[in-house]
Amino acid sequence: MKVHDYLLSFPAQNKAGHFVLIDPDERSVEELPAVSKAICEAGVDAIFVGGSLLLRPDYPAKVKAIKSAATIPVILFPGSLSQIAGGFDAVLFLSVISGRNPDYLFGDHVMGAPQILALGLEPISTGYMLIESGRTTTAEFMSNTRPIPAHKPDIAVAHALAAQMMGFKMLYLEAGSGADHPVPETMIAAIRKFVQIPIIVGGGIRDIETAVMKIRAGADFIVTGNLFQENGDFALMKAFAEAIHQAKSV
Ligand code: 1GP
Repeated sequence: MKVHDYLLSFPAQNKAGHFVLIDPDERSVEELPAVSKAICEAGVDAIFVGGSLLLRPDYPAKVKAIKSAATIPVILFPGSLSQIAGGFDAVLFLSVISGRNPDYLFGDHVMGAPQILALGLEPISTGYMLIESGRTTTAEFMSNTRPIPAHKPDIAVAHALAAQMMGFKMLYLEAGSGADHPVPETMIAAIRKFVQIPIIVGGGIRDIETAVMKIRAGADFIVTGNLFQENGDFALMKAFAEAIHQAKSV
């Protein structure tokens, strides 16, 4: 089954999903098989791999180590062209549609597309929207773009609508890794009224209640990164995944 079809099966069943992000810079090759196995056993629905930078060596070995123990899709969530590599089940083919930096709207895509084809990765075109969340985030700084103001849902709706009309398959509402404030429910709900493509929400989600509120507002998928990287609490990860799976049905 294509990863995109697997992802679409969640909203089709009126169910939300949980993705856990691994930053390869923050983990050693040796520990990754066990981390990957624990994430799968916690009931998480896909592993995202990515970061804004790649400062440490052994990236291909790390991808292999994650894949070796994974029973769920392992999806590349690239911070830059340098992270395109083989071994992933799919790649989020991201355009930073909240910004007006041509490299992140189409330029890097032209450079990356032949590589993605040659590596046999499944691309999932995703409209990536940075939402203002307090302090300057790494994604904002590195993409050299301005985020959409958090208190301007109408601006976000217009971006989301344009993304859907242009044929993007998913939307990713990003407050930024470690954000002070996650994407507000008012904005998620406003976008949900107008778009039917799946909505991923991430950045600064640190507790189950917050994740559930984002889903009730209209999110289909929740991404958590820092939380489990910092506390390594796989029992909490399991509780997160369960609550996310049930959030639409209660
Ligand atoms: C970053 O949305 C992800 O792209 C995860 O953010 O690390 O804050 O959970 P956190």
